Amino acid sequence: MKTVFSPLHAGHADTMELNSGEIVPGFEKPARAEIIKARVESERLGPILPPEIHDLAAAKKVHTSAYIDFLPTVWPQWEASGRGGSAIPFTWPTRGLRGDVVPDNIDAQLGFYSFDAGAPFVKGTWHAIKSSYDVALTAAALVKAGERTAFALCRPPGHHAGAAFMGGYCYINNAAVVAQWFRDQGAARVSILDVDYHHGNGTQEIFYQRRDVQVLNLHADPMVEYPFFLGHADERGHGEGEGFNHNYPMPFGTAFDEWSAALEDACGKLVAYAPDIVVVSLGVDTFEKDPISQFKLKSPDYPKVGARIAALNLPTLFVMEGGYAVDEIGVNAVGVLTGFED
Ligand code: SP5
Ligand code: ZN
Repeated sequence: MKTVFSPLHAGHADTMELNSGEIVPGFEKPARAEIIKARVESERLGPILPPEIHDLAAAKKVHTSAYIDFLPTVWPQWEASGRGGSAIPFTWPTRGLRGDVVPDNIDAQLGFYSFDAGAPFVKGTWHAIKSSYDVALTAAALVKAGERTAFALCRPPGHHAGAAFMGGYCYINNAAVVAQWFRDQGAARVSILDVDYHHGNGTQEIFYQRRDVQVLNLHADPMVEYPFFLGHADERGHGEGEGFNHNYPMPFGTAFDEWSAALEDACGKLVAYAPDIVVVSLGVDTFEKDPISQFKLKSPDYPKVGARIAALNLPTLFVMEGGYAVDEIGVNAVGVLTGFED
């Protein structure tokens, strides 16, 4: 399996986040991608390719133009306002207050285009976002060209980013971008299988009213876990999209037996949908030692996940999402991929 990777992710570094009442170093840090890359090499998964550079047209098919145009302006605006550190929003438009005017002020713009304070910007953030997008599209092109599978080693991740909002370490929704790109390349139907611990609220929002992209999401119950306000089992799509969104919320403490039963159900729905391509939003924050998560998957479980996805026997693009147990992130993420290939 070929991997696509860009070193430009590393400029998105030394971020801060608010966690349990304290400002702490960001969990979504450069070592994540470097350790996965090192594991791809040591496991001899296959060649590691640099991304081709793309324009932003594919991003603007799933995000609003205004949102995508905003992202590269954040750091320059922040610097122009005389500040360092991380550019992080602190105020948001809210139900009952006017929300249709985009203010000139950078703090207000950050709030306007986000749902939480979890998508900080530093100097290299935009270039990392852009490289992650290029990585995803380059890996997608490999599958389009006939490879059975490819691994987009994206960083930052994407599944919390919606049509016009960032959050949860995510800016451009890489999985959504490539799903749309496959449609535009002639795929009739695409399935997105999101196995990250957190609900892919951005992905769900983007495709909620569509039937040409099926979205299957396995995640911690939003009654008790971030991102909280979406991801319930009764969210099944709307209008044309009704019946094409499937959520599998699971309680804290879920281990592989119960988790894999949900995966099995999702695979059944996927097979019934008969997509041309599967895009896997690959988060490994379901791991028992993940520092911000509450599931109990173990390292030997990940190859089984890959093997189950391989048994779908469909062209499959893996897009990296979350996973914060840095010491084991390489073993776990690449474990899915070697399990797919075995
Ligand atoms: C892509 C992805 O996995 N994004 C995850 C973003 C999670 N952000 C908020 C997590 C809040 C976790 N609070 C846990 C408290 C543990 N001390
Ligand atoms: Zn996650």
